[in-house]
Amino acid sequence: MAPYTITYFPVRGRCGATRIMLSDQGQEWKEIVVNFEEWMKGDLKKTCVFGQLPKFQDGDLVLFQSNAILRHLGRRLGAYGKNDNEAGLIDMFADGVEDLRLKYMKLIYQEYETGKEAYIKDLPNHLCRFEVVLAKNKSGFLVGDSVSFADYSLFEVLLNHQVLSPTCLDSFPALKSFVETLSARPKIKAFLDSEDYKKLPINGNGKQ
Ligand code: 6SG
Repeated sequence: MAPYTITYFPVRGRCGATRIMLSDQGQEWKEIVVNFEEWMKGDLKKTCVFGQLPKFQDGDLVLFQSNAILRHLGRRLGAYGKNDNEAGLIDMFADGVEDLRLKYMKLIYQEYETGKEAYIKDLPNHLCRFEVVLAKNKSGFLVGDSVSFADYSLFEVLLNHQVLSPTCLDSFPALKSFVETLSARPKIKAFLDSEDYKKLPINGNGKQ
């Protein structure tokens, strides 16, 4: 029986990276899908620490906040660096990815029609930060020589950006190769090819 349960809306959204991480790490998990009508009743919301989803259960442990979930899995599954210094760098990059994710979500949920062009124009200024890091670290990962939760988070945000702007990685060879390499990892490939993944929209408002 899978120890993990994800409770979330029928979107990839803030669970995209968690699901990719669990898949790549060979884990099984249960999904509890909460639709709009159900959520609007308010009963579940009242039980959520911050009034929001995702909710993640690992046995008796109940977590909210998508990045806390990723960090927990990083510790649990050995994807949080091999020492404290690596963990510090992984945190730094995960927070950098979160900054980009927040900008992306602001575009998607608040200013898609008016802001998309300017967002895509400015995007290289954010992507170049990660390009520099990946070009330097020959392992192909953000930190050290093995995959961390920050890699899954970056990977997922880059997949979303390739949908927003299919050519956005063209001038970033290290990012392009990072996406290709992670996409080709057998368990990630199987997950990305699955109906479970493909059937879910990226975002809750249908914009992408
Ligand atoms: C929305 O923001 O999916 N949680 C969201 N929205 C519902 O009542 N910092 C934390 C974290 O990292 C942010 C959590 C996040 O975990 S995610 C949430 O709980 C609320 O606040 C984006 C997403 N949206 C899907 C959705 C929201 C509005 C329309 C579609 C679900 C269906 C209808 C209402 C809620 Fe819906």
